[in-house]
Amino acid sequence: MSDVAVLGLGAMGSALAGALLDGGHAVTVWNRTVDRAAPLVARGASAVATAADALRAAPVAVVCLTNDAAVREILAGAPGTTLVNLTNSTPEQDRNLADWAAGQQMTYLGGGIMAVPPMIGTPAASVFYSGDADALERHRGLLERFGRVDYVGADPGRAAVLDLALLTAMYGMFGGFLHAAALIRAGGLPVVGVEPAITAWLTAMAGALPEMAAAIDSGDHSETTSAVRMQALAYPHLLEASRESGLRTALVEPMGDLLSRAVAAGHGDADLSVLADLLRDGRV
Ligand code: FVH
Repeated sequence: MSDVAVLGLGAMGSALAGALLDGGHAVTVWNRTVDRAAPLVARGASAVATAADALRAAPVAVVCLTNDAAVREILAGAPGTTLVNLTNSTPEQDRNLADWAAGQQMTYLGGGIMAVPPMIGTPAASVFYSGDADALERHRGLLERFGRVDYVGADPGRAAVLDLALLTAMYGMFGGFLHAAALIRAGGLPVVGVEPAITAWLTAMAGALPEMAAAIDSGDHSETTSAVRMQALAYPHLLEASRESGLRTALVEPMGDLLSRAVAAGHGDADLSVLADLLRDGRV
């Protein structure tokens, strides 16, 4: 028996299996495309022919595939095994999989990896886990090979909530940067020259997040130096400038729309944080 099995040897699964091998663990690996196991086998992993074999090869199996549909295709019952699903999933997909695992006498941990493959096994990596707390403690030593272990609760979908929330924030930042870069290029400037100013500005604005978070939790959005009304009046300029430059505005229109709706709904004097409340229940 191996210490751990890894199913799915894409960019991330290979990094996870590599970190386990670096940690001196006996690792069984499986991948649909067989060739992808070769570099790990060369480093000491044992490859098996089927996903079912891998799930039964160790007390804990780490699954990291493209999506939930792929996971569903390969899963087989393996009573006694802890299934650690690090595939990007929705909370409901994780809860359903946890129910399936319980029906197979398996324990389940949902996970959300907050790292790109080169970060795995470094102090910069962390992984949210939720689900069976005893299983997490039993396998903590192995899971710590990937990065910091952040256990966030018994609900198997909780890790996915946090994973997807952090990804949402990331895509907001990248979307804003990409539109800004297109605007800069359209203005005849190299993006490389302006990037340090963008990074400095984003870093300064990130300083507002703790106060915004507190306002969102309390529902009190009255404290502000940059009210929604002011922002709703300024925002169309960036849309207009983009259109003048022939740019698509798909990445930046939704925020302008929400600001206008917030003003129309009587929230002009509030802080920008009010928009999080307004997104809930389709209130604007
Ligand atoms: N790479 C990243 O930056 C991010 C970081 C955060 C976490 N994500 C999530 O991790 C999951 C895997 O991502 P990946 O980067 O390893 O993705 P790929 O390199 O494209 O590898 C995909 C693996 O999934 C296998 N696979 C896909 N469909 C099936 C299927 N129907 N049956 C069996 N296996 C399947 C694929 O196998 P193959 O194509 O080599 O045969 C790869 O092993 C993902 O959820 C990210 O969102 C990564």
